[in-house]
Amino acid sequence: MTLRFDVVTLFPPIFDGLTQHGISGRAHARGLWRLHAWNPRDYTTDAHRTVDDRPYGGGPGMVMLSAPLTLAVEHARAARTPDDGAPVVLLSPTGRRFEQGMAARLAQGPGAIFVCGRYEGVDQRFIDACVTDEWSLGDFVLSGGELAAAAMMDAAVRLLPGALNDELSRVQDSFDPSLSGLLDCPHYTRPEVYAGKSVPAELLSGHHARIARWRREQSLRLTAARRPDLIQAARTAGLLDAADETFLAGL
Ligand code: 4HQ
Repeated sequence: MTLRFDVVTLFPPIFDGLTQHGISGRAHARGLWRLHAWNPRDYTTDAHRTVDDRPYGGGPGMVMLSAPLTLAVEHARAARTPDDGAPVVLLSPTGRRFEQGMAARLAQGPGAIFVCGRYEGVDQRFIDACVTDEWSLGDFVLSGGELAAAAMMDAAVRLLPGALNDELSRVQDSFDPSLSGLLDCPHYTRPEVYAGKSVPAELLSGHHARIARWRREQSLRLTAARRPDLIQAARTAGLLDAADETFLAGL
């Protein structure tokens, strides 16, 4: 089954990078997912094709009109499999913070209709009537929802079976840093010495168990230093064993 994303956006070309380049581009070429853009400007009826207006109550900036957004979402919905349960997701800094579990569920479900606001935002009556979920990429302010939606779709698409070349590495979950609950370990490639710095001896040892232990400990060390919240979460999720705890206790 092909994952389908519909995106309501004033700037459809922003998504060309996602569909044309890299892992997501190759997955798109393989037919693993599709993206359809719907421009609210195409659903205006006035001569100037107006998509925004001044905020009631005054203040800076402009607010996106309800009617063109509603029509765009309705056309997107009508083009999808009826009642497929796809959420209508508004990108907003006030939304639920996007994380890996949401990407995984997105990849396994019917997809989504993403609504990308510009300017100061969108009329609240459109949100109340049409939007089922609000998601945030993080605590920073973007110029529009497009780059947030693109990041979320990228995170989902790379999880689709067949999207990655190195599928053998996924057979064993413990090889996949995204499933360990820890930050990834450092990586090295040739040359063996660069700028006077050698690759860590463990990685040159040829001993698979020693290499795996070194990587695990680097992940634990980095996660404890930078994201102690993830150590506690991994512990609660049962992802740390006795050897991990012994190593952490010695840091
Ligand atoms: N936006 N995560 C769109 C964001 C944002 C975020 C600000 C959303 C501008 C118009 N979206 N409005 N952070 O900063 O998703």
